[in-house]
Amino acid sequence: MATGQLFSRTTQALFYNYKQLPIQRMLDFDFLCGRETPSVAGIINPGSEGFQKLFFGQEEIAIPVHGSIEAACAAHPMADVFINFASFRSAAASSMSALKQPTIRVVAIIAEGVPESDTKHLIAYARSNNKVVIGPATVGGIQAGAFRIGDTAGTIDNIIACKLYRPGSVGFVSKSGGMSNELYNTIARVTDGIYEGIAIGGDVFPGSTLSDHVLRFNNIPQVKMIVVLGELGGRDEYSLVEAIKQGKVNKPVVAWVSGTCARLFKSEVQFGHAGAKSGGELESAQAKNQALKDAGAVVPTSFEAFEASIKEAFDKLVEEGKIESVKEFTPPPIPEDLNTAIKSGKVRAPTHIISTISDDRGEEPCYAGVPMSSILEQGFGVGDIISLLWFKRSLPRYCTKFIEICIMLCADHGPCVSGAHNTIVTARAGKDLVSSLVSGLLTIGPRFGGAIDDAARYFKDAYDRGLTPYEFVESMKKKGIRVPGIGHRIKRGDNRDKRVELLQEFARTNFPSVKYMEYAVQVETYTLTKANNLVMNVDGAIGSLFLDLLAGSGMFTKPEIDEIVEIGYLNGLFVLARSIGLIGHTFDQKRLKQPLYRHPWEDVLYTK
Ligand code: Q5B
Repeated sequence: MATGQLFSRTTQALFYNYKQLPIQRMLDFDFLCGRETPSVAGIINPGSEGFQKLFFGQEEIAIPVHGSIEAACAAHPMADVFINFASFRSAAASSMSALKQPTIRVVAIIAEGVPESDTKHLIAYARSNNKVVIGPATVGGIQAGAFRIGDTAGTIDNIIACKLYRPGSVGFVSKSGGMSNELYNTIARVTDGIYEGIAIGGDVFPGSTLSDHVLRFNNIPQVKMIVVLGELGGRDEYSLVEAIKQGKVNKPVVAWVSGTCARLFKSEVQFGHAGAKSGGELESAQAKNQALKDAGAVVPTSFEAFEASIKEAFDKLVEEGKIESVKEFTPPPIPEDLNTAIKSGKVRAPTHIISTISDDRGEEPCYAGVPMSSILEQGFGVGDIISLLWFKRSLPRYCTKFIEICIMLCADHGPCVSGAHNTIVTARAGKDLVSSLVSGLLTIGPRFGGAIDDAARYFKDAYDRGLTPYEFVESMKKKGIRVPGIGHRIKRGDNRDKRVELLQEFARTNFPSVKYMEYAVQVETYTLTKANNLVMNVDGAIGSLFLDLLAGSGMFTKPEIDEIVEIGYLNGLFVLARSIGLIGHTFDQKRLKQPLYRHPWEDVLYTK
């Protein structure tokens, strides 16, 4: 790795594997630094394309999403950093693809656990093609005031506290990402801050080494001193020792190798990183610290003394007049996300939806406050679920049984009725289940199946006002309105609708009162004197009986009954029930592989 600067204020990256938070953190850092362009040019999310909305300051921006690395590189030829958030399983393959792209110069691999043999291939390819790999097992790196990889340096508050929004004079490299955060703080306290910080990652074979970055920092004029935090295990620090000894590093180096405590353990110790294990004497923190010291690096006596050593080295540079004063500025505040602000109680926001019937936020979903487990334990049926979700209360068993009977009796009425016909024609036109279902449901209305609410409204009004059946029917006739719930295309006075009889029978046996139903029967008796097809139909039976259920169950107040009738709950029973049949008709047609339906010419009257 011979180059100096890896990043600048105009560097743009391609981000592999969509992860909203680290990308947003990069963009927040950009905004904090006053970058004009977002540091993420594109996102690669294998198999999907489009745009992802993210914030750049207060503005929302749309970042292009590409399905492949090749497509992303072709679309963003200026983006030369590849930030790889792939899992350890696919990190190596995607990193190699990225390294093979002529536009990509730097690849940062975040995943831990990438097989060492794969990493070695990546290292070999990167070195022979003059490219840089940071990681694997790294948080990444940061060039203060210019470019941040993913989550490097943590929260915005920490970045501000560490003055990473503007460049200082210190080049910093460590193995550990977590400890780099610690050192960003330390360095900010005792120097003018970080110029660039890199965490090379804790693997045995890092894509780039401590000395690679130290040598690079040595070539960057703005870097005046270098801080190195190594760790026990491996021999990486010795290449730095050699570089210093050979005079390849002419800037002050303050270094510490952590892990001196390993000697306190009787057996070999493995610390958090794959590479951080106490091996032979040469790999011990003590030996490496000593070698660095002997080579000419400033090495403190302990980690606690590290800060003082960094300060001392920096103060010396200041005394020598080698440090130019940093241009301080106050970074703009990053607008807080609404969710975060709400959680912390700083703001309140109006909700856009109000819901009172169900709640899925707890351990188990609840219907009208009743948890799923309790619904099962109590042996609830569909009628109970309807009573909870539609009426927001548990109705007595005879009521829920009545609801279930309505659903069972109205589930289907053969292929010739309006709804089934539409569904059959739609299914035969090759449409899907939902299309076939809704085309049938859309026929439900004042003539077909959707007269239950109106039946309830008119019967209630007439009964409550004390109209005789004669007065009621004749007043409807005067208004030119057909009595809802009365009349059928095939049922007659001498061929009653069995469903109506069954419903009435159940109600007479189980309901405390059937006054509305009896009134509807009287209406039917009168309409039958007019025409034999003016029987009470299933809509009329359900409409009148539901009035009895509402009034007689003692579960509803009068205003509640008025509201239910006014809003019109009851057609819902037919819609729900008939959906069962319409779905059945759809499957039936598909199963029978029926061809496109065409209505026969002979069945149409062509006339002028
Ligand atoms: N007349 C149902 O009519 C139908 C009258 C009436 C006063 C009435 C008609 C109607 C009200 C709406 C209603 C639900 C359109 C029906 C259902 C589900 C289903 C369906 C299935 C299933 C039938 C002949 C003469 C005319 C009319 C007069 C008719 N109805 N007068 N009040 N209600 N009912 N819908 O046979 O003097 O000759 O001009 O609109 O309750 O949808 O199985 O098919 O489960 O799927 O076409 O059961 O009754 O009779 O229109 O030729 O009228 O009777 O004014 O008098 P029709 P029309 P006039 S259950």
